Amino acid sequence: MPLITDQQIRQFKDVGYFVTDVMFSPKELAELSAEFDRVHAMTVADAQKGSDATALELARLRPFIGQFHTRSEPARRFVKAPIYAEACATFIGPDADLYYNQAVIKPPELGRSFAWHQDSGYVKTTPVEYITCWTAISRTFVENGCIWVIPGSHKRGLLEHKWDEKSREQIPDVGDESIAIPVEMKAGQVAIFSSLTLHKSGPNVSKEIRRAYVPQYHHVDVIADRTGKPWGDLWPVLRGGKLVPDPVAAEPATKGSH
Ligand SMILES: O=C(O)CCC(=O)C(=O)O
Repeated sequence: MPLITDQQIRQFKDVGYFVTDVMFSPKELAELSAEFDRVHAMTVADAQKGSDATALELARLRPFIGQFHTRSEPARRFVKAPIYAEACATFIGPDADLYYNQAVIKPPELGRSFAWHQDSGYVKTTPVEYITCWTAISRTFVENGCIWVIPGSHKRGLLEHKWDEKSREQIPDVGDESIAIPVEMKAGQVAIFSSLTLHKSGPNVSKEIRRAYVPQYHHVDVIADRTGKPWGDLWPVLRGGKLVPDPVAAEPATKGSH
């Protein structure tokens, strides 16, 4: 029985995203949550050792912990979960790699917003489009900083993202924001969207932590346009439609970011 329905595939093509049923058990979610807290504490401790006040502030208030599969054994298992494998096979093809993966935490009453963007807007690649599997590890709702999407925005193609000094974020011309939809999710649901779909997340003004695991999958041999070289986590996930087993000594081939 497929995990992704025909109706969801149509929704992905028409509006640029859809949300799955709950795909992970409470035990799996609890295990990954504990990993988020462990690695987050380490990131804050590392930032405290340095003298970069901005890095410390970001580590505390808006942690985006990249290449999470290299920092956590449970995360390394998570990236090859059946829902992600099926999303790769459906939207990318029989051969797909992990492109980037991060733990994104919004601490209660402190977690900051993240501005409108397309994931493809940061690093231009060939091919351009890939998929983001934004996974609610805790439940997510407007007050704890859930994501918002602009339906149909993936059809606008890649938009130019310009650095905004005030927010210190790269921001595109968003257009009509009034049609934006908050994507509230139960823990264990996955929002699967195109890397061209405009999305943002709000601040956490609630007393509840918001944890999201955000793996992204791309075509094999994706090239960064700037360098003409392979880019991303380059962590093989599917070959010939089958899951690739992890190497015994697991190390990613190169470092990158989306
Ligand atoms: O989880 C969030 O708050 C936003 C994450 C996001 O949009 C991204 O990493 O591209």
